[in-house]
Amino acid sequence: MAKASSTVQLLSADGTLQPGVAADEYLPYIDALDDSMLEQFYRDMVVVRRFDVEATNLQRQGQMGLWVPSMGQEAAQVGSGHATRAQDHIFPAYREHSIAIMRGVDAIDIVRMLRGLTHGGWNPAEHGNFHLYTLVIGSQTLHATGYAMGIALDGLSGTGNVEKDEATIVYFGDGASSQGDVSEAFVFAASYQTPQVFFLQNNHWAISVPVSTQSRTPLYLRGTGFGIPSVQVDGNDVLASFAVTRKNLDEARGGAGPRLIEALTYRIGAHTSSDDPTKYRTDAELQSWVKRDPIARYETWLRGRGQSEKFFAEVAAQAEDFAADIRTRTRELGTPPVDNMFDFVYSEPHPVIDLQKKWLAEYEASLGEGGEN
Ligand SMILES: Cc1ncc(C[n+]2csc(CCOP(=O)(O)OP(=O)(O)O)c2C)c(N)n1
Ligand SMILES: [Mg+2]
Repeated sequence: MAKASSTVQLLSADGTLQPGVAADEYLPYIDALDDSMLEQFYRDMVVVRRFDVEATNLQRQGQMGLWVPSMGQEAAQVGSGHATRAQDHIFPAYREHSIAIMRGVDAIDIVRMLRGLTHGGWNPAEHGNFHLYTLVIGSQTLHATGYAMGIALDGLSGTGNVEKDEATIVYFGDGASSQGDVSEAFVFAASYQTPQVFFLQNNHWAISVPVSTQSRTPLYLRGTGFGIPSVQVDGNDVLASFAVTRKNLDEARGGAGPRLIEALTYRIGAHTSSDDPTKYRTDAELQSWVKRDPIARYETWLRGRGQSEKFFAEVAAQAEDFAADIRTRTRELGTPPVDNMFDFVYSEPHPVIDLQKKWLAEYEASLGEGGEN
């Protein structure tokens, strides 16, 4: 999907600060950041990438049924995640691991879910208002819009106090943007002028369907069509992702109505561990995006402004420790009871399910002690 000339970019792919005309209004949001926050962006991106690699390996070792990689999308997620305020409600899709972690979800709870040990994962009220991963594509946009309507009806937005006014932000993909649920969410958001941001991560693929098939117009124009002010941002630029999201969320919480942000990024990994992307995309395309890597670009910029070697070594060590801790704790998790897959299908006993459960029990018994027959 073509990049619009108005795409907001602060950091170019070679790591130099090159704000264009479209970026000028966002610069004050970066100027307001202190060094520790700028360091935190880098730390979070590096740690979540290392976590992602570890989790992918653990899935391959049989420790999880499925893994959903976030590699390549770290800047879109870390930048926008840090742009939220404590009182905001975040409605994720299923690969926003860095935002989950920054809002207080223990990364092992993501692993537990994908191992089949829990059906939800965490209580949003106890984890920074970070709502549950949603695999029914696009449905979380309706949840976020409904929640935002509630915020407005309760008078919890629009007072002009950015530290108190609430808003919602919802993450969804380029593929999701074709779902009817998303159009309905746009309609209600525009009609009721909800305090919310729609954050569309255009990672260029919906499993094997390219975004060029998904839409004949740049995706952010879909929001415009509903009367929602919309902007396209370089999603591999953590500074732009932060600044654009902060500005738009603050406008939304202040009563200006909903906003849509399309972040141009790329899924470097597979759709999930069950997918083989070499079947449908070229290595040349992949490499062209590897060159625009969000972490390398930001690292170059930090080095250019004098960040010490010690800092980068510390972050690398922290990422290794994070991965080692996840590895250890994953191995201690235990296996989900097999009966779970039968017991939670219906609320009452069901003869077909009972038969299947009996068949499996007999089959397992036939395998003998060592699991061989
Ligand atoms: C309603 C619904 N239809 C289809 C699927 C199967 N499915 C899972 S992920 C996916 C693609 C989603 O692509 P996109 O919205 O671009 O998000 P991405 O996975 O690229 O982050 C599909 C079709 C589903 N989970 N839910
Ligand atoms: Mg996608």
